[in-house]
Amino acid sequence: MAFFQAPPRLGNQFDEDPLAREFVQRVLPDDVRMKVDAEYRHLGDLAGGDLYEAMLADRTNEPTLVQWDPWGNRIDQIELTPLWQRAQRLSAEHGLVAAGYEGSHGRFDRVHQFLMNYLVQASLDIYSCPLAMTDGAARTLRDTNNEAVMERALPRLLSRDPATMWTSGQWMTERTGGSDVGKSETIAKAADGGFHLYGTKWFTSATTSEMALTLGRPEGNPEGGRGLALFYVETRDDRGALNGIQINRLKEKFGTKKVPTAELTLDRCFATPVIGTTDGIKNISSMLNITRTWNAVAAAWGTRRGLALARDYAKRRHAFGAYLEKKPLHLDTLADMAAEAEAAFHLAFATVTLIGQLEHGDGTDADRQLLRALTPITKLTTAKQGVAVASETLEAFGGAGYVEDTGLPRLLADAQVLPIWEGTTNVLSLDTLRALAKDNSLGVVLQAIDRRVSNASDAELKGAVDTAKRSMQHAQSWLEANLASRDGLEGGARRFAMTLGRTLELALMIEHADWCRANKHGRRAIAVANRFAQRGVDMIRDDVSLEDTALVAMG
Ligand code: MFK
Repeated sequence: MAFFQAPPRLGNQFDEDPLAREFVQRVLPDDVRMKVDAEYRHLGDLAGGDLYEAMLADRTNEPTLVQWDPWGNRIDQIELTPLWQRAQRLSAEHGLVAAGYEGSHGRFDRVHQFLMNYLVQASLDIYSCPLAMTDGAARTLRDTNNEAVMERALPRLLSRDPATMWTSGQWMTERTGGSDVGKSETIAKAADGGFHLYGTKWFTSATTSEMALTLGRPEGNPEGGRGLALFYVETRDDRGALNGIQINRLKEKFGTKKVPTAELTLDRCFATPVIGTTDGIKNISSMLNITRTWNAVAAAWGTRRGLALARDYAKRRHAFGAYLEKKPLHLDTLADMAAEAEAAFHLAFATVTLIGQLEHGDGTDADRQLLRALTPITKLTTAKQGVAVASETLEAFGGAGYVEDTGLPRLLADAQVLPIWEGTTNVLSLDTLRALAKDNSLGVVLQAIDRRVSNASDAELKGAVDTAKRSMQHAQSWLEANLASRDGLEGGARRFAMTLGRTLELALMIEHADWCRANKHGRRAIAVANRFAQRGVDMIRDDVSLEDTALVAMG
């Protein structure tokens, strides 16, 4: 009989995730855990079954833009894919944004919210994009004193009713660039008790949102980021007509194909200032910090999904006389993937935990400084892990991993956005340096590492603890040695930030593994931490010649 390969299958994505279950046990108090456990199991079931099937079935659908109605009226209407429409309802019903704000679990609200997203989003075709921006907008508005905008938007952004829930866009990027936002060209002219915006927004994700936060330069303001202001925009009026917005076209992207990313022209778009009429970049940064955290959790769920598929396939694929799960080299590769995936999970959820803690008034100035530095470090470190693990996932399937209708290539195409949107690796490396310099907070980051590794008591973790300590010392000595050299600091910023990220990950894995051993969860987490330590956490190079770098880089 001819051979046909069985495809990979997924089971309950909560039950089959030992790390998620251990984390829930370790971090959530008993009373919280009792309340949320059934919902995690339900979402894990949907993600591994119904929604995963729906995502595969929906694979070739993409959003479409209809610019004109049959009678010649410009309508610029975007039709979403079927799974996105389902995701809209599911997100409201489960409170995938709202749960972070409701206070039901106090300082664990954020952990709960992001655990739900971690469990389900890998089967929702990047619907996480509008949710991330919605969360970022809600947090930004909540922190303002702008009662009118808050009263109008917050109940909608945080609604659990699919009929009333809004999502928000985050319109920052212009043709002048996505990184150097201070060069934005959109002009804001005072009018009608607010402003009219005129300009082009070059990448606007999820353009179907009911509102957006965006930047514009009030007439007469100076150049640069300080001269921009943060504006609140409702995209359509009560009759459904666009608010001085034209959707020129949808972007043709490498991945995230279900996300309707558009180029917009703003022409008399009515907008309300959110916080004064200057300092737009500073004022939108709380939105960025939330979306960057979503990005990190997305790396965690993306790597977890790749691993789940590759693990299942290793039980179904027979070659060279055995199933792949019996092949030492294949296992070695899967183990490396698992180590990176678990590291990303720990760092992402450490940031989430700290956000929740601070939002509930349970934090010190040092915690605030830690979060400011942790956010770019977490985003840049996990995003690279997301791409690396996705690439290995495709390879674990051989040729099938390169064939679109298996659904596998999309894992890589979607992961590739993680180090790009919300700040590239280099932009965030420089942001890390700025954050550390502003608060002089390297010590706070190093303490966060040291506290975790110094408390570890299991003898099997000693090698990993030593690796983390050496790496910390190297990061500190490199920074001290380069403080006087602006170019030296900039040139080494990525290796430095990545070293802090990976060392933090190792410390968190050590803490988790130590707890697992002490609480009768076996030695799985110890083996994962040791594997990660062996993969290397210190990326810093000393004595890098700037001249040689330029010679090598540019030929
Ligand atoms: C699943 C995940 C889904 C995610 C969905 C996302 C979809 C949306 C897609 C997008 O919108 S992608 C576009 C995202 N764009 C970016 O991330 C911008 C990347 N560029 C940067 O982050 C640059 O570093 C930056 C624009 C901020 C540089 O601009 P400036 O004018 O040189 O800013 P500067 O001088 O560093 O900072 C200005 C002020 O803001 C300073 O405050 P002070 O004036 O008080 O000193 C900074 O401290 C503050 N600031 C900047 N970044 C901050 C921040 N404060 C807190 N946190 C931050 N991250």
